[in-house]
Amino acid sequence: MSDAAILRSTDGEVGILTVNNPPVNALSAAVRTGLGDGIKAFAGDPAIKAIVVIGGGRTFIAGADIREFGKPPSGTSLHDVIAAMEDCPKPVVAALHGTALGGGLETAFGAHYRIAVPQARVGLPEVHLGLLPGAGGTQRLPRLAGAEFALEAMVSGRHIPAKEALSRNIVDKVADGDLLAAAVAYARELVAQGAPLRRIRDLPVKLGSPTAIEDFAKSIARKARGFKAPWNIIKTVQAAVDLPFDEGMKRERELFAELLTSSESAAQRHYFFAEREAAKVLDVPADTPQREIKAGGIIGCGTMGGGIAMNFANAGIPVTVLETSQEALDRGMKVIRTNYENTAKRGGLTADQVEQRMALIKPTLSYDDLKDADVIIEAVFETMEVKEGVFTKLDAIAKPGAILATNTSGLDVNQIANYTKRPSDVIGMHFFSPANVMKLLENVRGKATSKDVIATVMSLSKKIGKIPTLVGVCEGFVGNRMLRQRGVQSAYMLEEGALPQQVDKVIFDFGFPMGPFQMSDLAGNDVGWRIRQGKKEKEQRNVRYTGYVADAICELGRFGQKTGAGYYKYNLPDRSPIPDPEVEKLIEETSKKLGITRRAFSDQEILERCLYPMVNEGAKILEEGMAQRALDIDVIWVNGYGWPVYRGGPMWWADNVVGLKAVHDALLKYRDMSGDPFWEPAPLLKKLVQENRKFSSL
Ligand code: TC6
Repeated sequence: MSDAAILRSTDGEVGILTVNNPPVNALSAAVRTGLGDGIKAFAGDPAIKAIVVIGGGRTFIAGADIREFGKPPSGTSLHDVIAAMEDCPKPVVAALHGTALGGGLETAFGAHYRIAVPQARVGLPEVHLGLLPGAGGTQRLPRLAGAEFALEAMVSGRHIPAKEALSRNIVDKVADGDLLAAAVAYARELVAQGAPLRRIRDLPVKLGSPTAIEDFAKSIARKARGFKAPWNIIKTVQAAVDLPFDEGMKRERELFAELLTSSESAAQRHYFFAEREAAKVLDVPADTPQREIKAGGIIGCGTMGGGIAMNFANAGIPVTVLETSQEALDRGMKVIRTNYENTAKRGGLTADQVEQRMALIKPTLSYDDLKDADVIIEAVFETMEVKEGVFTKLDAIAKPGAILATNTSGLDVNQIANYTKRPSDVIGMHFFSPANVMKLLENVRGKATSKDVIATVMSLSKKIGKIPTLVGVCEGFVGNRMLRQRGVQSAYMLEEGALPQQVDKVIFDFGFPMGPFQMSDLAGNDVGWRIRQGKKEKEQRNVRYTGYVADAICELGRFGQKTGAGYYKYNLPDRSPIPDPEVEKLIEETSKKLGITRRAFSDQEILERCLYPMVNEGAKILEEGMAQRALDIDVIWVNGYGWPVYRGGPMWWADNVVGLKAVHDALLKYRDMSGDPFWEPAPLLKKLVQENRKFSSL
């Protein structure tokens, strides 16, 4: 036995190195050093004829230890480990199960042969961390599988199933049964055959079409906008095609180093851990007993309810969907079927799978059919009266211990809970539309919600394919509450001199998929208009009204894309927004009516006025305990609102890119310019600035 991170053993003349670094066998310094030493020891041992490298526990090696990035290097380098394997005078076989990812697959590329179990998946997912495979992966994958395949695999970062890996020469053999036994047998077979010590570095690079790399770059232009890593990956593959192996490796190292020190990669690495942390609840220990969820119920089969039902069916959980009329039920079920059939047309599901999923969704008109459900999610019209009716009925029919969830996006979950005699079983599950596509789930903890309900819902969320966060009860919860701040300032800026296209361009260039006015046109301007009419916001004292331009737009029937016009005009069905002089005129007239002299806006001012109030609101949210940590807010904004992941999320961005003092000082500047108390920095922000601390230190 050597270092505990690598266990050394033998099976006759085969030396075995087992990686022992749970949970995912990440390549820590101890793992690298142990592997390098183990290879050298077996290489020098005359009793050993071949070597097998295998992962202990649930997986092969899931990659470099991401927590070590940015720290001073220690131990044997991964490059040296891979070189030691490749140059070993005895056959080295990598045996893959679970996932062989990133540096893990690159380690396997150092072996002369690779064997995998059928369930194994391999991949180079560094792109998701804003990096590229930096231990020879960019030079070796094109040699094994061709440049085109390597580009696609490394830029998507996808997990490649064993069978596909076999067809692409990434693995040499797929074997059922006990992996170690199969790998040892394979090693013996190679020795017996006198098989060559096949080094991937010696293989030529296969390139199909001479314009393949250029064509690929063009094809990802839109999706990879703002990211650095995909473009550097393309350069490494170009190097693999153009240069000898060692020079290609040099180029890989330079391009990797460039990414490692980039703010984009720091942001994406933050996000990797943030997403995993967000699933954990600080006062609900991981071992909290959970309720069993064998069947679900959904109230409402509209866009939301139908989408939520699909999540359950996709996870194999039977679900009953309730509507108030047969017609609404039929319509909802038809939409679900069409969604599945469209996925099947794109190759995402087989016809049988469509039927299996449909069979899991049972339509009903009767509340009685929900009495066996372990969790019931309400997705009905957003008024308290309607919610009251639904929860009173649920309280009467749901079995004891059933979790009662509301999908409200803004109503008071505590009040809803009080319509039942079991408020501790009530929780909010705020899905985002379309619920079958959007990953974010804001689970809303009421005052009375019990810990086992929270634990169950957080884990159910993952089971149904969502990225869960936990928030508290407040208006708009976390995401919409912050979005509102951006909305307020974008509306004011129109009155003061900016135009929709100018504001939208700044937000788009920052990395969002679209700006606030395009978003409003897409969602329908009439939604907010009706709410404003209901609220009589105009009559409220001390609050500057935000809807002058928006109301004027709606009064012309310009409800957005669906009416062919909103803040922009649209040439349907193309849907690209076209700035409209009529809107410009309307905005100018509004300014005049309000007695505002229009002025020019710089892009920087637009950015600050849109985003800094969000950060300030985030500080208030943290202070009130409505989000557990700053990272939860980041996860909400990246997944629910299109915040570019390469900017980490609003709180990470404020902490690490802008700096809290700069945000704070800008808020004061705008407060003094406008005299509007809106801009007052949150007490928590003031305190952190005084103490020279970050949100992440809380
Ligand atoms: C690379 O290799 C570059 C090389 C260049 C060298 C020059 N490091 O996701 P889970 C933790 S870049 C450290 O919940 P799953 C994770 O935080 C790397 N920690 O499990 C969590 O910790 P917690 C390329 C890691 O079964 C725990 O392990 N590789 C790492 O749902 C369990 O993780 C990748 O990008 C890591 N590399 O999924 C792969 N990986 O319990 C990244 C995981 O304290 N990893 N942890 O919260 C994954 O995609 C997934 O973790 C998985 C397992 C598919 C391996």
